[in-house]
Amino acid sequence: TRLRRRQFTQDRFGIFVHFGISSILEGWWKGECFEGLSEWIMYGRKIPLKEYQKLADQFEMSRFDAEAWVKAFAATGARYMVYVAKHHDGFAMFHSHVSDFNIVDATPFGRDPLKELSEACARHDIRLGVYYSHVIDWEHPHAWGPQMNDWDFSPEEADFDTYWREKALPQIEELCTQYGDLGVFWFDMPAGLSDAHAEEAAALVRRLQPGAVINSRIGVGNSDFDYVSTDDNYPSNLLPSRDWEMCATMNTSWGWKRGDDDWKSASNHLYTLAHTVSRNGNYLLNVGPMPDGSIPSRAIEILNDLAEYKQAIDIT
Ligand code: JFZ
Repeated sequence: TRLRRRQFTQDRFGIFVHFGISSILEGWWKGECFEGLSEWIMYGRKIPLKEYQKLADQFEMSRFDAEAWVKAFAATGARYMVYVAKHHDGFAMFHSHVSDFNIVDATPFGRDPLKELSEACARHDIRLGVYYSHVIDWEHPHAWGPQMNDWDFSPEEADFDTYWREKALPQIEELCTQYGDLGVFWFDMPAGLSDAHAEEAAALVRRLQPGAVINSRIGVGNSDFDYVSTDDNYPSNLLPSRDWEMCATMNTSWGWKRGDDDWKSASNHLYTLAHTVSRNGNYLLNVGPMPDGSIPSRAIEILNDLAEYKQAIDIT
């Protein structure tokens, strides 16, 4: 564990990728801009699951290019990436055999982007991490929690353990076995989860991916994790003796949102990276690809600007 942690803290800089069905909506529903984070639009607009599922038919990702993504990430000096394998909407952005609601079986794209990304990561010496929303899942009737899908399903009839055994644990296992070595298993939004459940998820990852670190958002209490995820976009003043990571957006939403034009500058990111590294933290900078699978031009410009400082990032 010590070695694993040391490796992770030496990585220092990573790229987060928020991409999924919600990206297709671009933060807009029925002609209106959703005021919240674009990846929360299903919840915010209470979009019926049946209608939301139909969006998958439009997910062609005609310009998706794993090699181009990872090449652009590696050029900045980033040493790991964290791919959103399942966000709160419950859609698996990888080939899952326990739920048809996944990118291979439910879309015209029909390929496994995570497989392609894992291969590109190996070519560019980028450690691969996966993000998995283990509690919130708006597709599953039994994913009980404070932010569950209560417009399609009834909280009274929800039995969290059914969701946990049918979907969450099996998908965590798929992610740990189908894509080679993982560097990070990134859990999110544990509100409502018992310590026993969190420990069970941690034990599964530890058994199948002994080289992966686990972030603190796996649980609400004293569950088994390797480093602290600080509040989003919040430069932490945690003690340098703790391993920690701050994740941040380039604009406001994590997922692609049309009109979300308040982009932070590249120098802002360089400053934050220096700040973070000086305090023993990692910086995880987010990219939100567009529905066709390409990276927004403004994000590409920022990545290119960061690449100009690769030598400085390399020595961090
Ligand atoms: C979560 C997600 O809900 C969000 O969509 C995104 O994926 C982000 C990376 O993580 O949002 C959070 C989770 C935790 C905090 C803030 C936003 N926090 O602890 O401050």
